Amino acid sequence: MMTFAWDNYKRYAWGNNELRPLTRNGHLGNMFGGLRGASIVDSLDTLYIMGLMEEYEEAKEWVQNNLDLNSNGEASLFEVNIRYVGGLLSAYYLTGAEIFKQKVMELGEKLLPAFNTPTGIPRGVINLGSGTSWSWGWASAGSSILAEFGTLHLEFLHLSQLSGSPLFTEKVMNIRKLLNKIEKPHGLYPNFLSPVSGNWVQHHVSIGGLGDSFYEYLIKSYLMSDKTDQEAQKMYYSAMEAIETNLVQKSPGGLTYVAEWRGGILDHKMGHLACFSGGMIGIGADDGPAGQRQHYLDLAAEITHTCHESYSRSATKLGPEAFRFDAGAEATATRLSDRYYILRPEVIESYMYMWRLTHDPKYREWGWEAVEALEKHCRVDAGFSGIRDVYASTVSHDNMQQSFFLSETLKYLYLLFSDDDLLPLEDWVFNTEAHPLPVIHKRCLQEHSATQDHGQTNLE
Ligand code: DMJ
Repeated sequence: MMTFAWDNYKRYAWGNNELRPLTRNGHLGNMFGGLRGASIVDSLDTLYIMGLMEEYEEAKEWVQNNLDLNSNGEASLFEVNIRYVGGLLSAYYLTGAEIFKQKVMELGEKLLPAFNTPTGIPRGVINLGSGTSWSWGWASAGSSILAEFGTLHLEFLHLSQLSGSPLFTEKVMNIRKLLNKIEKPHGLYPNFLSPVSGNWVQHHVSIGGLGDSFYEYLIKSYLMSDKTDQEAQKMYYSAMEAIETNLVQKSPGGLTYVAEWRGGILDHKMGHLACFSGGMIGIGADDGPAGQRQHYLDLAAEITHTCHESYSRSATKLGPEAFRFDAGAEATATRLSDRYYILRPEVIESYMYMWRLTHDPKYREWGWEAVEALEKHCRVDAGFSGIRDVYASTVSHDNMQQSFFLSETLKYLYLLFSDDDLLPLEDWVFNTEAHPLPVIHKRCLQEHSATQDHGQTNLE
């Protein structure tokens, strides 16, 4: 599947951000501020892990000769960080090729002006040339989005590790400090925050879109620190407790789900994006309050089961963008506009983590069902495409092979069917785009301070 997706991207869309498999051309879009080759940068580590060395070499060569970081467009800070910074970092850590380090440091520097706000909370959009930044037009009252400014921590810590400069860490620790200090309604973190006043702008809480990877980066910051970052640990488990108290629900049919919260009123819907939380709660099971391990493992398994149900209950065996638990619905989309599937990874991501944690064969069976469904409904002559309605037995394709399909969906599937010693979870943490970053082991930190004592500045 990876070779097929890659070969078609290469043939019809090389250097563009994504492949349009029906029209057989490339798509650039406006998310990455004029940066190109998102599918290449997102694929580097997947190709390498899969042993597709020829393809990896051509990807690396493109980065070396063609990845131009001197663009002057408006980029999503979040998307550039998770795909480009994350992709280059993990390519560097896996292969040791200097070019990736060089590129990622250059790009990291370009993102720093986004933090020049009264609170240090970055705005969502940055011009990579001028450094000017602003908020998304659709975000209420010029606010910044929790899942965007809360999904920088892992990458920025590694930028500091690689450069020896504390600046990157300082920027994200400042975000952490503000979030830790600010009052939280019922212990919950709303999705919109003003970068000017540092106050919440709306009381909408979600573990799906707009909130999701903020929670993911709390527990992963703790794990990536070799379990030394106790502040992240504390924030994660308190957030989980509040989510369980206020958002976690059981449907009449016995399915556990995580609803959304709007100023105290529950919206009984779960987005596909929220399905990453099965895996997240699973990897966080070991380090919560005493006696909670089994509880978290059960919750993780229940949520993953619910997400699998959202797939099983469709004609294509792929899940919708959002499914509901009201008006008689149980894990199905009720609105036409929620019925699409754009090759997203989150459900498969949870299968992979739950497989690693439990070795229950059902997770591989569910993963295989997804493979068959992707092959049947999303494979077209020139690549893979999203579909517009998972409930229609004759599918209509959306003509887009998303870069996260190569970086996440296919990587998580590959890991699901690989041995546990391929990227062991004790040593690697996946960023939210599935780019593996190494755990910064305590012994490494000790060596680091020892080398610093001898006048050296970085870890190599
Ligand atoms: C990816 O870019 C990342 O997983 C992000 O956290 C959420 N959206 C897509 C995949 O669905």
